[in-house]
Amino acid sequence: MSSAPETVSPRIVVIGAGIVGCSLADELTARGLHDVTVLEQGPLPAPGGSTSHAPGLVFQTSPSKTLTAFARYTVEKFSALEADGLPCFHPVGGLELATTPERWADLHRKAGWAGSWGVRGELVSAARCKELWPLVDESMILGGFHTPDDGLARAVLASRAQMHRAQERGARFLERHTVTGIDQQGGRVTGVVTDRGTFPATHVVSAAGFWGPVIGRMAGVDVPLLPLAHQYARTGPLPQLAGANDPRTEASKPILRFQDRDLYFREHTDRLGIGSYAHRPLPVDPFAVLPYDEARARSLDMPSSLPFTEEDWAPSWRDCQELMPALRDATVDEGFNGVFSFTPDGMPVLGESRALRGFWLAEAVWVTHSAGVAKAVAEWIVDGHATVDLHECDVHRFEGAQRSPAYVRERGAQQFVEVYDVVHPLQPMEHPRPLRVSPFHARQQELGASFLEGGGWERAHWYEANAPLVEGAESRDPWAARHWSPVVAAEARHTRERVALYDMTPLRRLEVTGPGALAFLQRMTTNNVAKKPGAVTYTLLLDEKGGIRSDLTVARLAADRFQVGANSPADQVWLERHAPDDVQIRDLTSGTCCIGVWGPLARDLVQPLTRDDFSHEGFGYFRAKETYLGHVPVTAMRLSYVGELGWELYTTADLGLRLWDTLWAAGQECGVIAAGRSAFNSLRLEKGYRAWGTDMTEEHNPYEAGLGFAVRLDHGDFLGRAALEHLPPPRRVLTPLLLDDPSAVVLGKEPVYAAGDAGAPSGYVTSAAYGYTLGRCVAYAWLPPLPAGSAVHIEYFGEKVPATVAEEPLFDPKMVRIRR
Ligand code: FAD
Ligand code: THG
Repeated sequence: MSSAPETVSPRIVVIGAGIVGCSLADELTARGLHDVTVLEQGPLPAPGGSTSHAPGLVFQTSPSKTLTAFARYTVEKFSALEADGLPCFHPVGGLELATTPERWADLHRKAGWAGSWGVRGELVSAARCKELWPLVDESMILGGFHTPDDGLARAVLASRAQMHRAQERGARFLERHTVTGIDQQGGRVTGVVTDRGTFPATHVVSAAGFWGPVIGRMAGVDVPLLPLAHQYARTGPLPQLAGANDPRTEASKPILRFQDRDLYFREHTDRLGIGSYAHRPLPVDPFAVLPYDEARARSLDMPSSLPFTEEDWAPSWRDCQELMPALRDATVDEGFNGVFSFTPDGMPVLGESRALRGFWLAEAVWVTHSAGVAKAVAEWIVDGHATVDLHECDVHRFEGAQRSPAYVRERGAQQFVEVYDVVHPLQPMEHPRPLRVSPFHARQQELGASFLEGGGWERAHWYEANAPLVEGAESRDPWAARHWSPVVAAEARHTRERVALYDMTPLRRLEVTGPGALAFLQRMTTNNVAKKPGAVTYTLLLDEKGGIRSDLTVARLAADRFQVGANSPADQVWLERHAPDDVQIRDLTSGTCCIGVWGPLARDLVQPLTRDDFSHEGFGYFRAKETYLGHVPVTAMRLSYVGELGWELYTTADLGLRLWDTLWAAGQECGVIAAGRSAFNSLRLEKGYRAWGTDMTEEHNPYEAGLGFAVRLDHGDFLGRAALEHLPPPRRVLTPLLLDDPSAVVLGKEPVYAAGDAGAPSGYVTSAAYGYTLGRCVAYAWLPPLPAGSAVHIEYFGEKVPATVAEEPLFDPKMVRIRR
């Protein structure tokens, strides 16, 4: 067990017997943990949470590989589960309709994700849609996406079946036990208090669905989710469906989405069930939800089902009648506003809280993903890590500024609004903005920055001030041209030819100090960081199974003081969890700032500002110095994610503007420009520098990710080392591709077909960007090992785009540009 005190055998209490709690009890007991108690405030097996009324549509395909994997596992598991002689999953298939050209294009993109993540699916004609769903008006439809393995989960049956299996293995399910408190001692959870007694526990998992924030408050843990009501209605019996379906299985036509009007449909024998996301967001205070008996007494079906608001439904009903003319004679017999959870980014919240050891969250989970989530959380509790990459679901993925109740409310409601929208991968949130700005923000605005948002930060993607540098007009398809400008090419070229300033403030910086700091970083990371002060080392954080948790730069600034360049907020939590008492870890990001000064003229720009020696001999590659540039104390690190000569220059936030102005003034002679993240991303891909979370995750080991050079097996034991010694030969490797057509681009997540692939693709693109120096789009992809020169093709909006496996590094293999 990763987090239980060694001597105590695990005693697990799960709060909530919805689909997540039941699945989790099943997965935990299947892994040999038998002391599992599930506490549920309502009556079993339909206790009145979101699961009790979920219509159970399972569309597996998502832009997230992780969510898709969760859904695939749920389908696989529920298909093999039975209750009352009925399977818990009914594979009627799924059909998504396009009635606008934009949606039709988006379904092509979605078909790509399905291919990339291993879901069977096919784009079909309007006529085929009509065949699959005779009630629809074919003349409205441009086409559809048909996924034969999607279908209906019977959520209450699946809860029961999993509950029974867990009970057979020793789990206890206690209904009508309302949790009222969480006991803790010394930062660890010790038990769960209910209205019927206290239950001691080494591990508590809150699977309380949208009540998560209520349980969280008892534990002193913020749970970033917003409960929202969502409308679901059933028609009266439809003559068109009379006799169409067996009442036991209820449905035979594919589950149906009409996203252009925020609607979905399923059959209930001879009626239709219709869900709508078209209405205004209807937030619900989880603290004010009625207990089960009180809800019943007030003639609610259950606590999570609120009265139907006719006025919100009316426009959707007209949209239903437009799509299905037969509904013009139909009535809506029953409807309710059902409550479930939305998070600021639409993803679940999973993991052990940093505020209270042993207190876990498994919330904001759809039925669709429930079994996959339960398996992952069980693995995480039992083994210390899951087999699927969880970084997008980690409760610690949120920045401080993303955890306020105001943010959770605003973003949660927006997720509801956007649930069926066509969302561009770069599309920034609109509100609340600006949230976090670097000290250079005013200067960036003066230069006409186009800002996108990431981690709450305003990030300049390019600057209109550089428009005069544009040579020739590159044209792009309208989708790839969104959140992009031809100025990006000019900024990339200028960085390769002259010099540019990059705002690197959002790069996470941790300070690791104390007498144990060196030994700690040696034990936590793969490379040897025991170098003299002034050295910077590129190194990896691995989990026990050798998966990459993060990639870091570690600068030894003094004997027991290190500055670590990191990725996700979860990196700090991971390090803190493993840190002994003589090590302190502090996040410096918000109080400091960083400018990357990169390009062949970087030294000409910086050297005159300092008495320190910034020559190649005086300030070598991957070295750090604390010095002054003009009036500004800086930590300078000679490294460059864009692959050019130069430095990252760090100072405190108060001096940031002064640093920018100093560099800007000094750079006028060299023709300095400010350059944005789009150029940055292009340049780093040309150089083959991986981005953690996109190119590689915990699912990948360093060797298959092409990062073996950052692993020193001879530097002593480190976390994950043992696993690296027993690796099978890689089945897939992170592979650089160059698109053959110099004008073609792809954006990421597209399926890749190697020669001989019939049907399923061999792999998928991680990140991609046009390489302005190479004159080709660069795409990295997970593929089986293929020799350089192999021809592949990438599927982009249904088009086959030819590409060739390239040899790394694609740009400056001898490193002459950086080491000079
Ligand atoms: P729940 O089922 O809500 O379970 C949480 C349990 O915790 C509850 O039983 C509750 O009583 C218990 N609990 C809470 N507080 C306490 C306490 N203090 N003490 C003891 N017990 C407590 N998802 C899909 O995948 N497909 C769909 O088609 C779909 N359609 C939906 C339609 C509607 C109208 C709604 C509302 C939701 C829909 N969902 C759908 C979402 C899905 O229903 C939920 O995301 C899912 O059921 C959540 O499961 P859960 O186990 O996390 O939560
Ligand atoms: N700067 C700093 N820290 C960081 C990043 C950064 N930490 C997180 C993330 N970015 C780490 N990623 C990289 C990737 C590549 C390099 C640096 C950080 C890099 N690699 C060289 C190479 O692969 O050739 C050198 C490797 C070596 O000499 O060991 O420069 O942007 N501060």
